[in-house]
Amino acid sequence: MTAQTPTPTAALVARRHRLLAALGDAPALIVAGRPRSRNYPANTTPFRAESHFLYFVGRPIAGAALLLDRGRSTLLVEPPEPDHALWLGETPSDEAIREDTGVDEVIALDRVVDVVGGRRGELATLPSNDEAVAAWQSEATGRTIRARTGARVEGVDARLADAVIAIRLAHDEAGLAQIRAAVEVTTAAHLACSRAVRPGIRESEARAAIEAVFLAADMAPSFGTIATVRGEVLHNESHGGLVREGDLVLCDAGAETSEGWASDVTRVYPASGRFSATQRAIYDVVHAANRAAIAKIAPGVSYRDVHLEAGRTVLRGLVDLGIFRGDVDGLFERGAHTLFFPHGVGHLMGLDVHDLEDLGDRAGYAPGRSRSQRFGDAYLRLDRDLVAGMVVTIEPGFYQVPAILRDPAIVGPVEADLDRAALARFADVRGIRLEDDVLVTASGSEILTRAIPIEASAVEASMRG
Ligand SMILES: [Mn+2]
Repeated sequence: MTAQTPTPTAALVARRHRLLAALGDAPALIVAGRPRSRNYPANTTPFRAESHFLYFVGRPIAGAALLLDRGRSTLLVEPPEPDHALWLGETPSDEAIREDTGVDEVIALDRVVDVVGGRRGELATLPSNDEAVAAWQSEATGRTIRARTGARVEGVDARLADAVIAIRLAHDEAGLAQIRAAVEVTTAAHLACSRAVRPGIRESEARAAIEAVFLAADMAPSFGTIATVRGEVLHNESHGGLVREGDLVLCDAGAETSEGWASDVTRVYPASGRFSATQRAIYDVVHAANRAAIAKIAPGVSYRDVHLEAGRTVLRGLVDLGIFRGDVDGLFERGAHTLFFPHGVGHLMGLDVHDLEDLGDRAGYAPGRSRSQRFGDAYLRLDRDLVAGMVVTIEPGFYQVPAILRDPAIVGPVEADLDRAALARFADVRGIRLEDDVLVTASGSEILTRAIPIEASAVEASMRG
């Protein structure tokens, strides 16, 4: 496996220049965050810097902060503890950090108030996840900054957030190179998973097959890997279950580069190596929805329309299979698709696997747009018009969630059109989701994850090795 290529210094400089230009004379502070302890202070989880910091600095420097002010970039770093070199090795010199990141200056973290001086009141910042970092931000700005609380930002912070969102929504070449590197490793991981899945293994073995490839590439999972026979549990977190003959194994996983850039792919593998006729029928419906949604992607297209196209395609397939009776348009208006496809078709992807979701719907929803009130569609994470350079996931699904199918508030409007006897024939399909990462291009789209088999017979062939 080849080593990862760091984002070139020139690309980092260019990103900071764009933000400095957007800020004008307003100073801004972007924090890296700190390692979090698992139980006692010295036992920490692997450090993962805040995404905004990684975007503009490129390197995960724990405890650091980037100060942008009147055209200049200053990196504020924590001086190492006296015994740091003994336990964790030498830290790079300020000069080495300055050269690598291309900032104008590297200074000690505690000089922030001296440097910003009388303009503290204008100093904008974005909330971090960490209480200790929030306390430092409060000291630096002279205001109370709380650790991320539903990502509500106001005043000068809101202006900074909007400037960062405008820059990060569409990726530059360096960002795309990172995403492509993550996708390449995720591709190898899914192929390894397809060969590991068979009756008699534990779900944890499917997960291990995936994460072994990530680790060998010196990457980490970009979110908790899902590898489960209970595909109807959308964000299943357990891996102890046994894979039996006739099960479908849903694997939703993505590698993250050491600079934090994500990938995110879901495939479904039949334990026996062959889909049953009923599994294949539903699989093909979800696959058709994935393709129909991707076919719509182009600059200027509303992502909500992409979502609705996926929902309508799922619904049309279910009518064809006799699960619903009636005309697709009428059923669609009454939300029939949301019974089996109760989430949004996908999300932005970049540095965060749900990119920019730390800023909530301020990032995901265009100004003036808001969440649907309807079950299912309310979980749509992105409602913007697509622009070239955006990367989105496309991940329609079909799930038989008992809690949904027995809830009269959800099923009521379409109960008379739902053929439960027909549905019962598909009892061996608990959950299917098919997820690709898609780049919006000037002329349409590019499926970044196209090398991972998705067509049902290609999936079966990949399992035979
Ligand atoms: Mn996803």
